[in-house]
Amino acid sequence: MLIRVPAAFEPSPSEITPRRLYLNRRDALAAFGALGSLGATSAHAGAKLAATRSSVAGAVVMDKLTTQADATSYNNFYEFGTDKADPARYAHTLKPRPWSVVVEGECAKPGRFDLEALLKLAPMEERIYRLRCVEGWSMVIPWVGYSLSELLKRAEPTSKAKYVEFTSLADKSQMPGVRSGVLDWPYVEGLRIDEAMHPLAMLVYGMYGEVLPNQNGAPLRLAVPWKYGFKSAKSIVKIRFVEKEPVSSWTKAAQQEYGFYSNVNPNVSHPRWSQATERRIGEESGSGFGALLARRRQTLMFNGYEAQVGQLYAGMDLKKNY
Ligand SMILES: Nc1nc2c(c(=O)[nH]1)N[C@H]1C(S)=C(S)[C@@H](COP(=O)(O)O)O[C@H]1N2
Ligand SMILES: [Mo]
Repeated sequence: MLIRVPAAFEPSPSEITPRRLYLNRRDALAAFGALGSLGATSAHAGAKLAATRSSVAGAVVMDKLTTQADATSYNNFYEFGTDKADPARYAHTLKPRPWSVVVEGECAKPGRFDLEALLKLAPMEERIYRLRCVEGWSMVIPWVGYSLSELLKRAEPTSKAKYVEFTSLADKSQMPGVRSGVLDWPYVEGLRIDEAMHPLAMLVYGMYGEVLPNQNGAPLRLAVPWKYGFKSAKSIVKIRFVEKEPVSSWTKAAQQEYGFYSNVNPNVSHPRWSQATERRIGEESGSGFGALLARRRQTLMFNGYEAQVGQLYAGMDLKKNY
């Protein structure tokens, strides 16, 4: 099938990491490469995962990185509990290897992909993306992985594949939160096929140059940077091409609050709060007067990726299609 993907992206100048920092970072990443791709076969969290700089223009932001400590200790992963500290505390029981992902549904070549094969499917890239949670906070994370389209295209989706559904692991023996009824398990999310095939949509295996920690969705998760964080499903075990719009776990839980699209949009409020501004994790630190002055940032249309993805929604009413 023919899938239209924009040929080239022009990142706005403010989005481009200054060349000097960029090169330093690239050198650091190249050093991982020189050590050999330890991460590709290593079973332990924290192992290095070799990557080269992103070739996807617009995928690099110059915002200061969230610290690795913050990004790995303040998490949403309800399979391990609803408190932000729960995933870091309890996700050690998740067994990210061995692991495989089933790709099925409306495609010519369904199959099961072992993690080892997935790690070698396409060159690993580092991409610095903003992550904006629907709750009103955000982070800036250097992910390691490659475009989701690299995997999807190998399955050869048919013309009936209008959407892609992602299913996370739901194993009570590894995930204590799955015993609770806080969500309808397994965690399910979905994208329209053109969103899923967009080069910015990323299949992620690592962060900060290391293999993904369990609490961040090991061994593989999505990063869809122009959408609220919950669209980026963690610890994925199944990818299914479907004709009808998938019903995500969050839409099931509260349809008026979490729509299918869930594109970051400062002009469309959540029913219970505005989405116009956000708190960047790490910027609110300080006590007393400093904390009072902690600034909130303006939330950007499509989380700052409008130039890259805006055309996916041309002509759509974004208030209706929230
Ligand atoms: N399976 C699963 N995926 C999930 C979630 C979850 O609870 N379960 N939480 C989502 C939400 S709300 C956010 S903001 C991001 C958080 O990713 P991070 O913890 O790596 O920052 O993961 C998303 N993916
Ligand atoms: Mo979120």
